Amino acid sequence: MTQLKDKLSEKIQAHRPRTARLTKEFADIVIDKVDIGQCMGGARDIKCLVTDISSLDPQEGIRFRGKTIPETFAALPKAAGSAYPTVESFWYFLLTGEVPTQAQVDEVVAQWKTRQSVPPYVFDVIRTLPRDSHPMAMLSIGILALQRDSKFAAYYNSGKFNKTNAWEQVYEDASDLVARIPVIAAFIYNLKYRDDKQIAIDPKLDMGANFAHMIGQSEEYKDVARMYFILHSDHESGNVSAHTTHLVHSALSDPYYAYSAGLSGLAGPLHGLANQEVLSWTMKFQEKYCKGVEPTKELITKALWDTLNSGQVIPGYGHAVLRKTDPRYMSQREFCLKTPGLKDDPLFKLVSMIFEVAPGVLSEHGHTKNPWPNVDAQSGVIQWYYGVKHWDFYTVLFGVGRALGCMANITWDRALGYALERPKSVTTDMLEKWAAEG
Ligand code: NMX
Ligand code: MLT
Repeated sequence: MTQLKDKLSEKIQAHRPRTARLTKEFADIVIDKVDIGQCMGGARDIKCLVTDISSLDPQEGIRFRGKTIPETFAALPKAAGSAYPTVESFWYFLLTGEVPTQAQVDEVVAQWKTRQSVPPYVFDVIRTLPRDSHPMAMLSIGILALQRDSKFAAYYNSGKFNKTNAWEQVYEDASDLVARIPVIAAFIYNLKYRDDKQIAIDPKLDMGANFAHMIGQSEEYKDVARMYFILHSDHESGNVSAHTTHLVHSALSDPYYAYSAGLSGLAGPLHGLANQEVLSWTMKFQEKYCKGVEPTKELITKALWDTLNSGQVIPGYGHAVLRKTDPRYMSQREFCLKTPGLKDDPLFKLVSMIFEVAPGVLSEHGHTKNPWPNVDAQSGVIQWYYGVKHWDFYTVLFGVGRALGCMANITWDRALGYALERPKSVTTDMLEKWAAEG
């Protein structure tokens, strides 16, 4: 047992009576009602998922284990010589809800090193794909390929499966997966964009720093990676990638099956792919409207209306839950403002100008419930500035971060014995009957 697994076990034992009591004594207490609008409208706002890993307030934004983003960054032990925490310390925090000591962080860093070696067959599988396959397809397939070595699946098939202990094997797979996914992501990056010039793991580096090293990035990018993976980790449980992972794992499919499916959801343009769409939109805007002229608010307004009038969404704006500017957007914006060079970067200035204009245009358009930017409106600018210019890779970066939240969640799902997810469907006839009855 490691200190992290010990602590997690202690937390799980302490939590289980709360779950058992709610299930046994209070199952009949009504907490929500469902109307036809929600039934037809993507189950928006229906309260029927449970998680303690993070919680999303429409006005305030995300809290990880009760802490806002600035509180999280301030509380966690920092990487050596850095203003940002290591991803490993955040993992400890997400799983246990406790801020780790430096010694506890060091142990997780050391643990991940023993887990991060990716079996060669995973790379072989990715290599067989056409080189112009989307990197998200490559990542999802790479994660699925790891299923062969699932400890949870082996345990399930061992004939000794015990529901009470099953979380331990999910934890093992989850820890392997979060340690390995940056290595697979770096492999895909090098395969696609650096003529397959692969860079070996540096065993001295923490996860974020090693990812920067493996894609041939600068010293400064180490903090970008740490910040980026932490910010994208979790957004409570109803978003497409987290919900998919939870749903698939609820059938006792192992963490590799579950997260490969979650990544497929993240690859949608209304979800994680929006970060590449933002860059693509911005570049097309420059090409079409700014030939030889500086971007202006008037040009941006025209381009936004052209997009809306052609029936497309403005990528990076709007949200299913948030009703204010996403604090993940603000956190990345603050990073840009305090980074010399980035602060004056033309692309950052352009994205800032869009931030000044788009909410007004979207409000006037009158469709979206939230005209403010989400996480994806800002993330590509930082990557672009540091030379990660292949924007179809941006969702892969999101997927590396999101693994932390999804894996922490399903470890707890198993620990608390959450049920197979199986909502009830209704027919249009039924809805029409209920509608007629009022
Ligand atoms: N541009 C234009 N129209 C929009 C936008 C937008 N950015 N956001 C919402 N709408 C429209 C939406 O299409 C819908 O139109 P209609 O009534 O014609 O069907 C209407 O506004 C109401 O939608 P909402 O209830 O405000 O939003 P919903 O919860 O359905 O969808 C998103 C949320 C995030 C899918 C939506 O805001 C959107 O498509 N945004 C652009 C894509 C994006 O940035 N996605 C990333 C989300 C964050 N992430 O990383 O996952
Ligand atoms: C996310 O981070 O998953 C997105 O903001 C989408 C969501 O929360 O629905």
